[in-house]
Amino acid sequence: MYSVRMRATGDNRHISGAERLVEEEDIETAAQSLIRRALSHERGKPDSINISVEAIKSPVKYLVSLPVTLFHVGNADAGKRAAKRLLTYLGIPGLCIEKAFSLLEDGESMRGAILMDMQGERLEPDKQRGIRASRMDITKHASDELAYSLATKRMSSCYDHISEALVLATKVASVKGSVAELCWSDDPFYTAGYVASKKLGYVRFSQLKHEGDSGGRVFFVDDMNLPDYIDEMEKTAVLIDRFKGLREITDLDDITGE
Ligand code: PML
Repeated sequence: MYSVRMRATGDNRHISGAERLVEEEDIETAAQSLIRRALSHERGKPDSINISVEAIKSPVKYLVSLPVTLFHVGNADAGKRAAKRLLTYLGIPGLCIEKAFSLLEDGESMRGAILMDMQGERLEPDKQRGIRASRMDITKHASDELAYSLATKRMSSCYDHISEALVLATKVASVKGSVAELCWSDDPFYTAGYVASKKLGYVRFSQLKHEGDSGGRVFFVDDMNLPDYIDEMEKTAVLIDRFKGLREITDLDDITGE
């Protein structure tokens, strides 16, 4: 199996990145679709596109996706309140939650994620780069199931964002030490976001930011060995081969059981 990765930059800033895990005969098709994607990104035309192809030597980890829960909110402020409530329920201290929201809101966004411990300390060795979950994909079968579920909710237009975010969130949740992840997109017009955890799955808020705001990711961690954590996040290949399902809730208590 091979990891095919794309990174597009313009004016020395990150525009887009994506990746696939494929067999040798599919490398060319994957590279072609990643290039097409880099050229059509809403954050602008890149002046540099990097494609890397790398053989995966260690065993691939097969995972079932996190279950997806859709929670519709009327606006970004309601989304943020609900996401904070969920993070609190997951045991993240209030100080960490506030700090994480401020970092993402203040445009501290970067290509990788912020890593935060339960004292609110940032653990990324390089704060510009962040931590990048990498070498992951979803099988055609699982992705068809996700696409079908989204179509039943008339959400097919969100497929690309959700599929990639779900793959990443599933990998993150599977790594020892991950407690929760907070993410909203840094694409200017994509305002949805999520809180993901092994405990509650992928909980998606229809709005977590205002149009034009910055975005990014925070991984909340506890009780882990930093080099091992980063190594697994960046190097272990993960393939999602089953979609765990999707449901919609109208009250956050439906998921927390409070
Ligand atoms: C991104 O694409 O930059 C992150 C997307 C986060 C939300 C995905 C969704 O559930 O719609």
